Amino acid sequence: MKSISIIEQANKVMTDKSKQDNIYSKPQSNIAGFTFDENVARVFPDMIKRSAPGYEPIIDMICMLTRHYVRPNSNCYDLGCSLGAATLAIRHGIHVPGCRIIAVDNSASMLDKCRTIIDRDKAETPVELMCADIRDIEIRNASVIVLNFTLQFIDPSDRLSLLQKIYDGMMPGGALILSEKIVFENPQKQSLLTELHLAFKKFYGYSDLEISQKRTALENVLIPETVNTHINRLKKAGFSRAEHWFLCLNFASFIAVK
Ligand code: GEK
Repeated sequence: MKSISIIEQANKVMTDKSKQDNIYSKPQSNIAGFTFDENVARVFPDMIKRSAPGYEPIIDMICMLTRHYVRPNSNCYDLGCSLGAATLAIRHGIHVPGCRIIAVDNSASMLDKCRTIIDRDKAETPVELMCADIRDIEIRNASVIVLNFTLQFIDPSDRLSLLQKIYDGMMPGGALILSEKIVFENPQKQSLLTELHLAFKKFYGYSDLEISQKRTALENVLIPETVNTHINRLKKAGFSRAEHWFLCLNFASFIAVK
């Protein structure tokens, strides 16, 4: 699939040791809430691959899903684009004329690096980068919208109105691809999958200290919900079809079609 080279392109820009995530490797007396600042942007490809099980296959599938749902003369949105991995997956999935991609993030550090990565890619579809809060932007004439691990950072009380805005700005037959860290209703399942997510991070080289300090930083910043909460909210927002299509440990992806 084309997006393998997309991950490689991001990696080319970010491969040396200084781009490895060691943000939480030293003990910190006061752990501030997690923000997407310059330090995070610098190591982001390494951080997300070692923290989010299933991230790379989901990026590949965004390319394939875009190919299926994109329509001529429409807009595609990547909301919370970070360094643009999903933006490039969308771009390489587009095979029809007249499309435009709008990639949005409210971290200027992320968007600066995203611009460098997008500029190195030679695909034709224009990409407009916007530094904005995704709750404030206008969405219109969309055939494909991606929220790849972004909704989890939005205040839960704002999530339904954001999804309603996405639904309203989408053409009939358009699709939203929503990926999220999730929690499970069953406490035993939740405990097992939490243990396995911990094992995943250790397998990819994070220490106990790094894992626990990052967990503290993300508390009240990344708020995961259950599969049922997501599906019910997507339906409430208006989507006639909303299904859960991918699960890797406690990381899931959903597709919702208008
Ligand atoms: C990827 N999708 O590589 N408005 C705009 N951007 C926001 C907001 C907001 N209100 N809140 C958070 N962000 C990417 C990965 S990362 C996921 C997405 C993660 C942005 C934030 O600045 C960050 O870049 C992104 O959402 C979340 O496919 O780090 O787990």
